[in-house]
Amino acid sequence: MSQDHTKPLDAQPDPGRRKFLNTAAFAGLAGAGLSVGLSACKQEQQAPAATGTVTPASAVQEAGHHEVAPGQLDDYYSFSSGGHSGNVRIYGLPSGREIKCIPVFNTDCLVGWGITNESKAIIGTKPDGSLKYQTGDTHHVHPSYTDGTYDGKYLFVNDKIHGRLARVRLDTMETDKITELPNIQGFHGTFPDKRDPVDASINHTTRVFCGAEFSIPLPNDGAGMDKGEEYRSLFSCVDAESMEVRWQVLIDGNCDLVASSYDGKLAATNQYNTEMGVHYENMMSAEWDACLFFNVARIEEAVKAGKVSYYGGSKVPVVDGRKEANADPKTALTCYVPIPKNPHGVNISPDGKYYACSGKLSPTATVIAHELVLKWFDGEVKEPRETVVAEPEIGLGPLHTGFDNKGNAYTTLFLDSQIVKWNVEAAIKAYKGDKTATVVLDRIDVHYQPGHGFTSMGETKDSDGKYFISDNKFSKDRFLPVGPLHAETAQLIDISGDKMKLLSDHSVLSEPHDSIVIRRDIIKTRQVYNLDEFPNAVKDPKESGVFREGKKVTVKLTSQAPAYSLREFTVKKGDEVTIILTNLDKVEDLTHGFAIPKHDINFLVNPQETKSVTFKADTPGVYWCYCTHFCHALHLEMRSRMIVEA
Ligand SMILES: [Cu+2]
Repeated sequence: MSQDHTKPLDAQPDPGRRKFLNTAAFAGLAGAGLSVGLSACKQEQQAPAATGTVTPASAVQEAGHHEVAPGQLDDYYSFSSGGHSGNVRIYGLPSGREIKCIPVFNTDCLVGWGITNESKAIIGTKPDGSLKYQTGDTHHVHPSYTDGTYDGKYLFVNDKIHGRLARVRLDTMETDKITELPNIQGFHGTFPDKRDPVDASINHTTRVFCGAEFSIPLPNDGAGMDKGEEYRSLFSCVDAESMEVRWQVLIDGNCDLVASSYDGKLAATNQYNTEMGVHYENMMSAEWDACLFFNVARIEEAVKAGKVSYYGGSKVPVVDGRKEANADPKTALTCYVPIPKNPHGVNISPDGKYYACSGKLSPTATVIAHELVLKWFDGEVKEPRETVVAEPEIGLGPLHTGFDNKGNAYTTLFLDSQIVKWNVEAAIKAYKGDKTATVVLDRIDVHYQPGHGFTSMGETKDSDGKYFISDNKFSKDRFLPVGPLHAETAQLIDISGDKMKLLSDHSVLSEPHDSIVIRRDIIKTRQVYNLDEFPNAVKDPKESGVFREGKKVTVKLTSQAPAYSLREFTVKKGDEVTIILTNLDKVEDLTHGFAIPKHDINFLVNPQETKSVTFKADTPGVYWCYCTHFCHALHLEMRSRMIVEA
């Protein structure tokens, strides 16, 4: 489709969205997966479900209602994973104004992440001091909980590429720990627990669950690589405070997305490859996959009792969660609930009662009752499938579900490019045979192909039913063209009324996977550090100077706008130079930078913060170290002359 971008949008001819979707978008999706998916669906591509109608986007657009006036603050923070940018982004809602990008697994020369010694120690280094990994793929962002809602303490985010879990402190919005999970690949879904399964006094997050999507030989040491049927994936539990891996579970099939129950008793992951296929085609051969539940208390009892194995030199205990080893529900660690074909996404309702596990290649969402899964573990429910209480047909390519505070669910439909609103209790009634139950309440077009969707506060018991964000994988014609790589869209939808209303398109840089929307009053940030938090702080300009121990030289200096404490410093060719810089400015927003030409050094020091860098001075000459972050009318004069003697 070609569009005349010189005309105002309202003068554009009707872009024929449906026609467009059926050509350009589907061309890129053609393949075994899609054809399998479509053939598995009972609905016609264009036909609205009998119980719902398509609301034309033009009829519900209310541009302007979401705007936040100059000087006004947004009502919500949205934390969004940056995908293969390896970072986390923060934007305000409803404005969509981007306010921060937190480097996590990536390197970032704005703040010096991956450049300073402190950040390198968090990311992890090789024996030679260089970064172990320079890439990352953040997928899911989930904050810590207290009493079923966000407590504003931590944000956890995963790296799918290298199997790492990172923790971001929400007071400074900086990454403070990164843990690499042993013996896994493709760490996709993650979710913190919400309380302890046994100790009622612990009603906050102490564990983070991590699902591995790709099965690998165990150990992955070059043996057994041709025995694909023996590849396995592990489900991991990380301690939220120490960030040490507590335990892992050996499973059949794979893990995809992860959810945790409000009572702390269960963790769940949807499984799309119960076939355990190692090739694409094999991963879609079975009509049924599963939603896998983990009995957290029993797993921890088994670990305590020493019923564990160890793999590949790892000291993390691994319990056996495979089907065969867990045939008796009364002692089982795991429960595999059958779900139609290749589900993607599992989300728990804010009342803690139901899990919605979406179909992806089936046009259904499967609703599983939490109470019935517990009863299965008690031996009171015979078959795992009996825990399913509803399975409404909601549209094509259902992926992720958000919930409001009125018992409604909102699921992204990737192939239909829609959000469908459906009622959980009505779906349960319909499943029991009530033909009068109206399950699907509304549909709205999104632009285009939504992946994750989420409601404001929707993953807490305080879900407020105000907004839904649709993170769309393709933006196509929604923004000014910028060459082959397009932005994506985060579309803001008002869900407070009966009908969903599209409020705005926010462009998002590639490529967010998941986000969460938090009320602003929950987040309490700090604007200024404390000098004592940094053992290497240069607390007084008088402590500045050049300190030599053989070829190792430490340069200590401070910054106070608009000058560094050292106007110049001298080192020798071949020295290993460590610069320690403390920003003595106490004023909020008075951040300084420090860049050294030709030495690949650039980092920031926030008020009262200390950072250090280490590099080799190997070329004699004069190098003007300068402040990169505008700080003062005399910012340009803020420099220090590094002299490297031959
Ligand atoms: Cu400055």
